[in-house]
Amino acid sequence: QAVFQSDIGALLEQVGAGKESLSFMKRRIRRMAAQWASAARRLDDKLRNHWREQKRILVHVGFLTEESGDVFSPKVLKGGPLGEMVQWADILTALHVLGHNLKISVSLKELHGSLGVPPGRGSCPLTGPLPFDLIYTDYHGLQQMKQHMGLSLRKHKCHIRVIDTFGTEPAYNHEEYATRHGYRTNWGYWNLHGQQYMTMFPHTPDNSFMGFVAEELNETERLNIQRNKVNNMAVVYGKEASMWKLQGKEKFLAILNRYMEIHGTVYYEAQRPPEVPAFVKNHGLLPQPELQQLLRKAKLFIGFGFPYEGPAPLEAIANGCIFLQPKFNPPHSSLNHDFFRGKPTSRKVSSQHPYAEQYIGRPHVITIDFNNSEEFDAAIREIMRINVQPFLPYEYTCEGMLERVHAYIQNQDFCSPEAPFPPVNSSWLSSPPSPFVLLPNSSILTWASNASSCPSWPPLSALRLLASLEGQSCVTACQSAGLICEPALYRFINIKEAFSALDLQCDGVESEMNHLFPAFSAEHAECSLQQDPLLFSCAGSSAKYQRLCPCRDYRNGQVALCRDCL
Ligand code: U2F
Repeated sequence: QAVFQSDIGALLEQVGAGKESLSFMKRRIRRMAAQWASAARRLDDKLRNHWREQKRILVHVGFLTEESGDVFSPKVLKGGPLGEMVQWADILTALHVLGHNLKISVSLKELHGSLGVPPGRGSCPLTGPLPFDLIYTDYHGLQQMKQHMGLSLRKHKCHIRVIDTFGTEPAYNHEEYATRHGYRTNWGYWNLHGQQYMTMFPHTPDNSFMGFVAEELNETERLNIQRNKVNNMAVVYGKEASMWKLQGKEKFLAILNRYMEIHGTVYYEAQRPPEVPAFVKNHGLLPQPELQQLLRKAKLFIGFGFPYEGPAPLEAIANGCIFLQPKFNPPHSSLNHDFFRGKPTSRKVSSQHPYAEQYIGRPHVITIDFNNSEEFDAAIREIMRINVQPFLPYEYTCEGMLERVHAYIQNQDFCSPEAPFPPVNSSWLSSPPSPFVLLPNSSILTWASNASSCPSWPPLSALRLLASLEGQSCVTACQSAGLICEPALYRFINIKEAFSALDLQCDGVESEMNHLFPAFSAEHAECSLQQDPLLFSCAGSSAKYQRLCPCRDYRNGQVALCRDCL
C-alpha cells in the first residue's frame, strides 16, 4: 500500500546535481515541501478508506539528457524556458508525496540501468518483465526508449505516460492515419492511447491533464497583499529580450506608461543591457521567490503574446494581480504560426493563455485586442479602479494535483484489453432497448442504469450523450452543455443504438477509420461508426457531420475528474 510521505530528503537525493536545471528543480522542491506536506494531510483525510496501491515508477526526463542535446539547462539562468522544469519538479514531488516507489533518470546510462538493458548494445529487447508499473517520460525519452528497447517497447508501451506540454491529438498519434491524411509531424505517430499524453494545462480532453502547482497563500499573506498592493504598478510577462520585440508593442507600452510604473524581469548580460525601453524598471531575471514578492506588490501582470501558456500568469493571479493579455484573432495554431508548426495538434490558441481566458476570466484575467488603443486604454483604467482577491484554481493547488495524479494512477488502465462494446444484458435479447434514457427536463441522454455495472473509469454513470452541431467538435459541444468530452467513454456510444437514441435516422451504417466518427451525415442520412478505438477524438469537426459526443460532468475546480471519479 502507498503511504503519504512528507519528508522530501530521499527525493532530493535522487534528483542529482551538476546541472542548473536540476538545481532549479531542487530549489523548487525544497521551497514547496511544506505546502505539499499539508496538502497530503488534507487528501489523506479525504481519502481515508481508500486502498492505494504502491506503484513502481520510473521517471525518465528525456529533454534533460545530454543525448537529446539538453538545450534547456544552460539557459535556466539566462531567461530560457522554465515552465517544463516547474512541471517536472512538481510531478516528481507529487509522485513521491503520494508514496510511490520512485526511480529518476536524466541520462541514457541511468535509463539503461533502470530498465536492465545492457548499455552500448544498440537496440536491445527487454526480455524479462518490465520492472516498473508506470514510466513517466517525454517525447525525447520515448525516442530513447525505442532506440534501446527496440520492438519490446511495443509490448510495454501501455505503461508509459508522456509529459507533453501542448498536447497530441488522436489524428496525429495514429501512425497509419496520420501518414495517410497529412497529420504526420516530427512528434506524433506513437500509436499510444490519447490519454497517455499528459499536458501542462487542460488543453484538450483527448489527453490527460497533468498540470503543475502554484504557491498558495495563508491568511496573513493575503492580508499583507491587500495592504501592500501598489495600484499603479505593472510587471511585464517575458524574461527574454526577444519577447519584448513583438510587433506593435511600442504603442501599448506608451499607453501603459501613461498610467503605471512598468517593471520587467528580463535577463541581461552585464556588458549588454537588454533592449527594453528606458522607462522600464528591469530587475533582471529573478529567482522564483523574488518574482513572487514582486507580483505581490504589482496590480497588473501584462503579456505581450509570448510565451504561450506558461505558469507565470497563474502565479501572478495567485498573488492578486490582474492578468491582461492579447486576444489572437485569428487564433494561433500549427497551421498559421511558426511556434506551433510541427506540433501534433491543430488546437486553436485564442489568446496568449487560453486557460486563463476560459477557466479563470474576469476580473482576474482580461483578454482584449491590443491593436485597439481605446480598448487597451480603458482596460488599464479599469484595472487601476477595481480590487481583486488572489485566486488559484483548485486544480493548480498541491492538493488538487495530488488528488488528480492519485486518481490517474489508481484508475487509468491502458494495459487491459477493453471490451469494444458494453456487455449486452440478457433481458435485452428479445427486444433490445436503447441503452440510453432521456433525463427528465433535459435533452441529454444518459446511459440506462442496468448497464452501469460495466467496468469503466470514469464510470459509465457519468456518461451524457450529445450530438454536436454540424461543424462543431465534441470539445465545444460538451462545453456548451456545461460538460466535458470524455474520450474514455467513446467505446460505449460507438453503437447503432446511440444514433436512434438521438433521433438520428440512419439509411445506412458504415464503419471506418476517421477521427470524427462516430458521426451522422444529414445529407446522406448516413451513420458512421469508428473502426479504430485509437482514433476516438474529442477534437475535430467538419461541416459535413454531426458528431456523437460522450460528455461527462466534472468536479468544481478539477476538470480532469468527474463527480464520481474519486
Ligand atoms: C512557457 O515557458 P516559460 O518558462 O517561458 O514560462 P513562464 O510562464 O515565463 O514561467 C516559467 C517559470 O519561470 C519563473 C516563474 C515560472 O514558474 O516563476 N520565473 C522566474 O523564476 N524568474 C523570472 O524572473 C521570471 C519567471 C511554457 F511553460 C513552456 O511550456 C513553453 O515551452 C514556453 C513557450 O511557450 O512557455
